Amino acid sequence: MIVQFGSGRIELVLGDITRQEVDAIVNAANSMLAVGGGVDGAIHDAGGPAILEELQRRYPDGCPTGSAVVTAAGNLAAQYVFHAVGPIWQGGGKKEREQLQSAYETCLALAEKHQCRSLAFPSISTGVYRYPVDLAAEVALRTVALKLESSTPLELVRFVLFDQGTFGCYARVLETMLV
Ligand code: AR6
Repeated sequence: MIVQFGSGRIELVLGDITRQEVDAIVNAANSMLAVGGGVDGAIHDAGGPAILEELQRRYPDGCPTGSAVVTAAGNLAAQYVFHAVGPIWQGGGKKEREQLQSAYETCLALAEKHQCRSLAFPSISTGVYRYPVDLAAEVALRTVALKLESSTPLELVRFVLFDQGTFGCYARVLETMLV
């Protein structure tokens, strides 16, 4: 599914983010920037040890929830990895929405800073961190669409969704944004 917003487009695909040929991919990291499971484990496995070495060297204090840091992408096809720390879902009353939006916004700002024209996101926080997928999709897609409608060098933002259920949720939310 592809939808144009301003001068850029949002694309939804079912797949593996480590295989994307885009300028930057986003990791769903933790605030210690320690290697975990899920998409984080997959990115470190495929990208090789240089990514963790750079994280430890440049960001010894980790990264706060709602923010993101950048490294090179090791063996991956992308040029950069943005390591974003989404919130752990605690029922919705602990500023999870603001933190998730801020994680996406930080990645979009990093993309602009590094002159990326294409960027791929996973569904941040909806795995181990248990953020409800329908609510997370709303935050993710609206935050990205707003950015694309402003003046930005970004031409493509691709959401790479790992399972059919997550893909379906994002597709339903994106459809509601067409009218
Ligand atoms: N490509 C795209 N999406 C993927 C991939 C992949 N290769 N692998 C998993 N996903 P999660 P979180 C999906 O748990 O909820 C880690 O341990 C997955 O199916 O990776 O933000 C970190 O170190 C789900 O839809 O991230 C943190 O401690 C989505 O990616 C913690 O998990 C996010 O699931 C972060 O938890």
